[in-house]
Formats: sequence, structure tokens, C-alpha cells
Amino acid sequence: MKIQNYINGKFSLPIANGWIDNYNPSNGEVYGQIPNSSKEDVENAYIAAKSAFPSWSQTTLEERSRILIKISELLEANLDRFAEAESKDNGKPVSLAKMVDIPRAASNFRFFGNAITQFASESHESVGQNAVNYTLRQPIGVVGCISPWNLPLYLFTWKIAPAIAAGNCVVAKPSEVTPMTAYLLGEICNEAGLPKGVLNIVHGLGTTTGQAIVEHPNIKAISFTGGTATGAHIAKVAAPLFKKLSLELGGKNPNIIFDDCDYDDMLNTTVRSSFANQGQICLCGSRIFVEETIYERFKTDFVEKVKGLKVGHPSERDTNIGALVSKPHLQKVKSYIEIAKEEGATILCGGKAVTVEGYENGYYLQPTVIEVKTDDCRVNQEEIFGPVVTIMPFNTEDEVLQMANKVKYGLSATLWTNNLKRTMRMSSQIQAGIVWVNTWMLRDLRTPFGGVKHSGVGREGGFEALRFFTEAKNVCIKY
Ligand code: TXE
Repeated sequence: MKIQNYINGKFSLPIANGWIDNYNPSNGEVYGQIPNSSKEDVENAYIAAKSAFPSWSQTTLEERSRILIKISELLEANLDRFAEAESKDNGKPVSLAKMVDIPRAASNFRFFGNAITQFASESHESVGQNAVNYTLRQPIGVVGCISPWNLPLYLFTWKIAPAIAAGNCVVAKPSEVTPMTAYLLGEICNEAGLPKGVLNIVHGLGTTTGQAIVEHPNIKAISFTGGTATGAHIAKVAAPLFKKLSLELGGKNPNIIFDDCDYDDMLNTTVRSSFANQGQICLCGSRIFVEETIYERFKTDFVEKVKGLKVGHPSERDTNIGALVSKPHLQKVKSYIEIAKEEGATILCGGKAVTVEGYENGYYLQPTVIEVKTDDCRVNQEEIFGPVVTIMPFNTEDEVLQMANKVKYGLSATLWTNNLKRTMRMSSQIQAGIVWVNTWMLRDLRTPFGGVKHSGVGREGGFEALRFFTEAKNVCIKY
């Protein structure tokens, strides 16, 4: 099938530049094509968004909210269709897409549909000066949203929902590797009554279509989730144009386990935080540090559980680990297993590609646990973004804190302990935007989301997202 762009409420063919093959990671076969949209396509999307802006930005909050909630309901009503499309594009188990990805995408619209009606701005009475100040939070205009392939619809809508809730019009590009659910979203938006031009979706490569969005002089803000190198490039291109930027980038998150934790809960959650979505979540706890006193016990139990995970076709019900997203990505992840061996680390389990019967050309890899000797080896420092975790022991709180912070990333961290004072000390000193204590990936959409250091700039989520997608204007009235 040929996917089309969604511009001004209509599906349209690209003007030039041709098509890109779209692969099904579960069997390695091409099952569709997407446009590699050119500057001209992006310009058309921009013109549609610009024309829609005066009316959409003046649409009442109740009406915007009603439409966003309708989109959410329609996504829920089409759960199976979206989940199957997401799985076919990305390789993730259908069960995961049904339970997590699509419901969370629906929640994004419902949440921001409600949040916009609660988004208040401040006022300040300048006492003794007979003046009052109030803040207008105005939509920016046309904004760009660029999203990755790991949680395709979930991260796409995480940007689009607050952008349109705040009254902006959007030119959006999903990852060229996983375009399908974004394509289906266009139909849902029409059905929900989203006015034409409010959301425009252009498909294509980052270097052509994505670059055209970032370079566009009148697309005033860019919300991007993806790799750190791409984020740095976007920041460079956007700087001379003075664009507002939100960058959510890579992670190499520590999972720190103390011996006073609730062991079984920790063990089960650690399997999930290591391998959910084939380890392709920026929040996965890819560096596991375990207190020496329980290290050997943990190592044995963890490896046993990991060996029990089933790698299989994404549509099989008992599959825990589906296919990785693409052949180049599988090769990248596999190359890190070789690097680990060269660095003298021990592969405790996994490390090999898996052949799934009937789907021999799919991109499957065993979940892999690597025991590292030092924390500064490459597999412990660089983002692998696959079903691969490292483990190593530690002795003291200070030692593990130092190791946790000794990476260029700072997205999230997980702590397992029942010691309250230690929790307070460590959560304030860990360099990360998100710290989970005795849990992982428990999300409340009102909370700020994002990272420090090379994990990004700015925060998404809740009112932070609505602040990003609006400009604050102070009005001072003297009376
Ligand atoms: O991401 P890219 P890639 C990490 C992970 C992964 C690495 C590279 O480590 O192995 O990044 O992945 C668009 N101008 N994460 O190369 O290229 C691109 O088309 C504008 C972590 O697949 O960053 C896609 O829509 N846009 C991450 C989006 O950027 C450009 C999730 C992300 O792709 C562009 C994914 C350009 N010049 C990968 N170049 C996370 N934080 O969750 C590319 N794009």
C-alpha cells in the first residue's frame, strides 16, 4: 500500500522526491511505501496550517476540548486496527500495542483536551504603583512536531495533542520507519471534526522532510523526540532562526538496587524495565547496579527470568519480545554485543539473533544480559536501545551515585530501596529529569517529562507542554 500525506484535511500524493519502502520487521518484507516529501510538500502543509490558524486559535477552549476528546474516543473504538498496524510497522507485540501504546495515545488527547480548560495564567497586582499585570498565554502559530519509531503513535500524539489544544496548527512528521498509525490518525481527525489544516502530516526521511520542517522560517517551534545526534543537529539549524525547541533525546538510565528493597517486586519490574518494547524505550533501565550483598542472588534470579522470556512473532499471544524495528538497528544493537566481548565483559545470557520459524528474515534478538567489570566501558556509556542490559555490583551509596551520574545522558533513574533517608538523598542528587522509586514507568500525565545533559532540553507533559506551545505575554495596566 502507498501511504499519503495528510494536508488540509485531505490525503494527497507527494509533489516530487519519490517513495521509500516500508518494512515489516517481523518478517523483513516490504509491505508498503511512504512519500519522501519534499520542501514543496512541507510548504503546502505550512500554508494549510497558516490558513487554519486564525480560526483555530480563536476556537473556544470547550470546542477544542470536545474535538480532542472525540479523537481519543475514536482511537479507543479503533483499538484493534491501530494496535495491529503499530505492531506490523514496529515489530512490538500486538498485546503491548493494545495494552499500552494505543490506549496511551488516546489518553494524550483526552488529557490535553481536559488540561486546556484548566490552564490558568498568572496575574500580579503591583502594590503601591496602581498597576496590575496579567499574563496572556497565546498560541505560537504554526509549530513542527517530529517523532521517532519506538513508541510511534504514543510519542506522535504526545506532541500533537498539547500543540493543538493550545490553539496552534501543526506540521508533523512521524518516523519514516513507522508511518502507519500516524497515517490512520488523519482519518480519525476528520471523523472527529478537527477543522482542516489544524493538523498536517507529512511523511519522509529526516534528512529531507524533517530538515525542511526545521529549516522552515515560519514554523516557529519544534518539538522533537529522537536520537541525541539528531537533536544536536536540529538545535544548530534552529538556532539562527530563533525557534523555540523542545528536545527529548537518548538515555542510559541507571537502575539502582539496594538490598533492602522488596525483592520480588524489584525483580519482576527490572525484567520489564530492561526489555519492554525490546528495550527500545528511552526510559529503559539499561545499566543495572546491584548492592554487593545481594548481587549473586540477583544475578542468578534475573538471568533465569530473562532466559524464560519468549522471543517470537509479535502477533502471538505469549510473545514477550517481538522484533527490533529495522535491520540497521538490529545490526547496531548486535555490534554492541561484540564490543562488550572485546571489552572483556561476560555475556550472562542471550547475545544471539533468533530465527523465528516461518519468519526467518525478521529482526529478532535474544534478550541479553552483560556483566561488566567497570562502569566506564562503552556498553555502559553509550545508548544501545535494544534488548541489552549491563549489570555490575556496588558497595556504597556514594560509589553508585558517582557511577550513575558518570554518563553524558540524564533522562531517568530507578531506585529500589525502602530506606527513606537514602531515597531523599539520592533522588535529589541523581542527574536525571525523572526518578522512579520502587517502580518504573508509572506515568501521570500532569508531571514534567524530559531530561538533563545530553538527554535533552525542555519538559513535556501537563502544563509544561502547554507552556512550551504558547508564548507568554505580560500586559501591565496602570490605573
Ligand atoms: O533516530 P532519529 P534514529 C536513539 C537510539 C537510536 C538512535 C538513532 O539510540 O539508536 O537514537 O535512531 C527525524 N531533521 N533514539 O536514527 O534519526 C527522523 O526522520 C529533522 C532515542 O532512528 O533521531 C525521525 O522522525 N528531523 C529516541 C526522528 O527524527 C530528522 C527514539 C527520530 O529519528 C532529521 C529513537 C533532521 N536532520 C531513537 N534527521 C528516544 N529519545 O526515545 C532525522 N530526523
